[in-house]
Amino acid sequence: MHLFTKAIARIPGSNFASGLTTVDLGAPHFDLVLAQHAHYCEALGECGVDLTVLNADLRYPDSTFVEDTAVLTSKGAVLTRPGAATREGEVEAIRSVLQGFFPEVLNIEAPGTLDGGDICEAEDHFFIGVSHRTNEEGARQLAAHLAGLGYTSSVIDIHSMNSILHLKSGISYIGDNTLVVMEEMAGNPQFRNFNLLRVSAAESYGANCVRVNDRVLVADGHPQLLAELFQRGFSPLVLDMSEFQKMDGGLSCLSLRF
Ligand code: CIR
Repeated sequence: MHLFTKAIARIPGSNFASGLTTVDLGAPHFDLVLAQHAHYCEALGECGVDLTVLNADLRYPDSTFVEDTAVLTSKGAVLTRPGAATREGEVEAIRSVLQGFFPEVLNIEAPGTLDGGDICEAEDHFFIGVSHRTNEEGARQLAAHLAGLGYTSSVIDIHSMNSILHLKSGISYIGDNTLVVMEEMAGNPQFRNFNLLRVSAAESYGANCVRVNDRVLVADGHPQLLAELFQRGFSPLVLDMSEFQKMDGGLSCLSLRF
């Protein structure tokens, strides 16, 4: 797994609680949102990446979930076209930031839609989730861009899985040929050549974890998953994500890593 040297995050805005959510876990507490976000940023620093922290953008309550606005690879960047109308404008706000890091920034065009949370990179292969946010046209355009950059990709349809918003809510590639998968996805034949770390239904929120250099960021409250990560020789770094979970956000969506 290649090393990340940089990452981008965005401070949550004071209107964070008016973002989109499908879960009924209560309203986030803004002080705690900021504190958890600050810990997340510190954790990325501990993993050795140079973090660009963008100011809160009150035009878009979900804009702290920067991962959805772009797909970044070591060979190039693709700006997305988020599937939720309230999030579309987030992309323009990220464009100039990415242009500072990548010589060329590719785009997903209408009628394609695509959220970065639906894209799971496993070495040189990308799994593209087709979901309620990412449509087939968006997936097709991304696959073409990725092929142009020298990567392979394949589609996983998650429409029928009501328990997850994005593909990466249910699977994460953590290096060493290991995929963390929620039980419901573990039987997918596309995963047959990976070592699978299965996450029980009770811990399924934990399936969204992130390998950053030597560490695996993992959400607090998933003891079986944590034990399994240690047992397999990974080095987990546990973060409290309770307030982001209330808004359907996982660990991965709070940063873009490259
Ligand atoms: C949304 O519904 O778009 C946000 N409230 C949460 C986005 C989470 N993004 C991600 O998991 N990649």
